Amino acid sequence: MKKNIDVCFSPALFNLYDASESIVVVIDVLRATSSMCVAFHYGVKSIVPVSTLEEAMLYRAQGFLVGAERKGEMVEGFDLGNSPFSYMDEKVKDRNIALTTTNGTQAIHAARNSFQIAIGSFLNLDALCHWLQTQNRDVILLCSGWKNAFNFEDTLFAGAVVQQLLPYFKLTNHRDSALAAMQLYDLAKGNMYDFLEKSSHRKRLEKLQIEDDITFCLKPNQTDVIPVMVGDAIYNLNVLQSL
Ligand code: 3SL
Repeated sequence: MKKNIDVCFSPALFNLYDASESIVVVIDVLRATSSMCVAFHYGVKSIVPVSTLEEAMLYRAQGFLVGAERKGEMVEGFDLGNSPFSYMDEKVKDRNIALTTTNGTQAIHAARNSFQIAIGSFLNLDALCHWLQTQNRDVILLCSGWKNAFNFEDTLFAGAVVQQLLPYFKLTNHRDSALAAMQLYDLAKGNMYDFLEKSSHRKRLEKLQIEDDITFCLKPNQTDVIPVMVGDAIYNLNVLQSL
């Protein structure tokens, strides 16, 4: 029997969904979950998502690298920010990282009681979809949004996943969100960068002159990593399976 696929537009709506038996894919295209995919592609061992700067810093004493973003910028005193390019570095290989960001790491916390958490971005789109297809589990695509509000870029990714998986899954009684995400993705997919022209996070990141991050994060299929949460940390599933 086909399993369900659904979309949740914001962590604030997540309590409307029963995720106890579902895989929840946390999505923060700009930029937390994209950067996580890059980090694992470059050999990071684990990422512990934490809520506050203080919590992240506590991990330094245990030998972790610490990463933090606030208002789109790397926080002073931390080793890493939230740009995917900052993770394309030998220095992250085999390291554990404690990371806090405005929305992405908070959405991961919101999904804590689900059956399993996976990390999605355009960068690992096909690999993630192939894996979800083999799991025989309901799937909820959780958009991180911006401070609990809807955003376009996470919704577009959710739409891309629904479009790819719909032949193998069925929609639920929350179906309107999945259908809306898919319709938005259909409108945008020819040129997602242009489609996002007036969106709030594109504007926010442009003010910081990091357009390159936006164009990179919108590129599908740059990696086959599937980050999944085990306990308090996120790992690269491909590495876990090879142990
Ligand atoms: O909100 C987040 O988690 C970040 O991805 C936001 S930013 O792109 O780093 O500004």
